[in-house]
Amino acid sequence: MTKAPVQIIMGSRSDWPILKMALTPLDELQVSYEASVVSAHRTPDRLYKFCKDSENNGTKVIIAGAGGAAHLAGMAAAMTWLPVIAVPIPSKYLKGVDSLLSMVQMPKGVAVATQAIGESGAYNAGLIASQMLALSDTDLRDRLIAWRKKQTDSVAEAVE
Ligand code: RP5
Repeated sequence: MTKAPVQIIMGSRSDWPILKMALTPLDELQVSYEASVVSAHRTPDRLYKFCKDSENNGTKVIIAGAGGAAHLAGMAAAMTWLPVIAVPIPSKYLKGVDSLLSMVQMPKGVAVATQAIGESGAYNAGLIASQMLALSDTDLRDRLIAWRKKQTDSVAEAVE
């Protein structure tokens, strides 16, 4: 079955209120996505199947959001050659610094594109995923350029 090019996975349904910020740029740029809960430690078999299926079902980029010892993105990246964008979700006690450090400190040889902690990181994950797809989609590239221009034009120079 053909899947949407952007696959969003999260370690827990509790990550969704933050991670769903990725949908804003994806919707605005008309990029298709699907989201699912895939936990590296609670559902390891689901993660393995997700990664292996992703290589042949139309997936082009994976966004992985998780909190705490956020091994989801690294494990996904280890099991597929597809690009993995990581979103550190704020955690209860360490506020997502733990998530950020575990995602950004991938040992060399397996790459994860780690974003900022929280909503901004989730939003930018949707944006950079769109930019990746725009490399091979000229219509999307045109929409992206127009989207960027609109954002630039919306920033007034005057303070008043
Ligand atoms: C991680 O543990 C999840 O990504 C989530 O951020 C965190 C807490 O999960 P829950 O206890 O809310 O399910 O695996």
